[in-house]
Amino acid sequence: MSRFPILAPLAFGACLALSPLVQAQDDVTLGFIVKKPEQAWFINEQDAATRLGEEKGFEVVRLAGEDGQEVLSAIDNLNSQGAQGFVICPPDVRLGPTIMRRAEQYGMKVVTVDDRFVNADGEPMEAVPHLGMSGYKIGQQVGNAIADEMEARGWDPEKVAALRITNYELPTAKKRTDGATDALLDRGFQESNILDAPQQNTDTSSAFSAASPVFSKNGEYEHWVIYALNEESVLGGVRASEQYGLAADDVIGVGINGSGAAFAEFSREKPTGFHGTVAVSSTMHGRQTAQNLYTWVTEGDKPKANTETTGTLMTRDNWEAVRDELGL
Ligand code: FCA
Repeated sequence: MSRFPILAPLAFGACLALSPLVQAQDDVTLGFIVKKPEQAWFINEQDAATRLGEEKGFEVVRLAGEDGQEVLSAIDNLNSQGAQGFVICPPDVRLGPTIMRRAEQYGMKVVTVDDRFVNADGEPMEAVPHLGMSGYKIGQQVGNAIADEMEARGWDPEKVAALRITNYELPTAKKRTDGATDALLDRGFQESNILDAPQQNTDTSSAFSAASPVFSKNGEYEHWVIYALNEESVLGGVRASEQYGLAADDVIGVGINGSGAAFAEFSREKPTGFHGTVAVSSTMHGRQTAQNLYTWVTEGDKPKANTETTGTLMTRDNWEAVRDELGL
C-alpha cells in the first residue's frame, strides 16, 4: 500500500517517455511531398491535407520532390522541423527503398499516395501503407467512355487509330492504359490500330513530344482516340493532334484525374478533342492520407496496406456537377 502511490506515477511517466508510438496531439508536424508541385491534382491534394491539419491542429509542411535528391533534402528539412512523418507521391517509385532508409534513420512514419513504392524486384512495398486509384478499373472506364463516344459519332472502327500514350515504368500508369486497351478491344476496337507513344514523364509536354511523331507517321486514319495515365498527358496528345491539323470532331481524348487542367479545357468556348476524363477526388486522396498518417502518429494505428479509390466520368456536359460532388 505504501509503495504504489509513489511508484505508479513514476512508471506511468517512464512509459510515456519511452514510447515513441504515441505523440502529444498538439505537437504534430507532417510533411506532404509531391512529384509535380505545379500540377492541379497535387496542389489540391496538398491543400486538402493542409485544411485537415488546420481543423485537427497539426502542421502540414508542403514540399516538392521532383527527383531523388530533392526528396532526400525534403526529408532532411522535415527532420529539422521536428516532423514525425510524411505523405509522399514519389517522382520514381523505384526510389522506395532509398526513401524508406532515410525516413527510418529519423524515425519517421511514411505513407504513399497515388504512386506506390516498389522494391528491387519491382514488387509493391507492402509494408508502406498506400492509397491510390484502382488503376485497371478506372482505365476500363476510359476505354468504355471512348467506345461509347465512337458509337455516338458513328465511326467505322477500321478507320480509327488509338494513340496510346504509355508510361510502363510506373505500375499504376500501366494498369490504367491496360484497362483502357482491354475495354476498347472488348468493344470491337481493332488491335492493329493501336499505336504507342511512350512518354518520359507524366506531364503534358512529355506527352506532346511522344505523340507528335505518331500522328505524322500515320496519316491514313480518318479519326483518332487518345488515352494515357492522366488528363495532363491526354491534353498533350490533343495539342499534338491540333498541331498536326486534325479537327476537334475527329478526335476523342479521355483522361483521368478531374483536376484544374480538365476544368480549363471544358471551360473553353469551343469543344476540343478532349472529350472527357474519369474524375477521382484528389481532395479525398490528400485528406485521407493525411488523416491516416496523423492517426498513426498520435494513436499508433498503422493504416491499411492498400486502399483503392474509384472514379466518375466527367464531360463537358456534367463537369461542374461532378466537380462539386467530389468536393473539388
Ligand atoms: C499519378 C499521376 C497523377 C495522378 C495520380 C493519381 O501520380 O501522375 O496525374 O493521376 O497518379
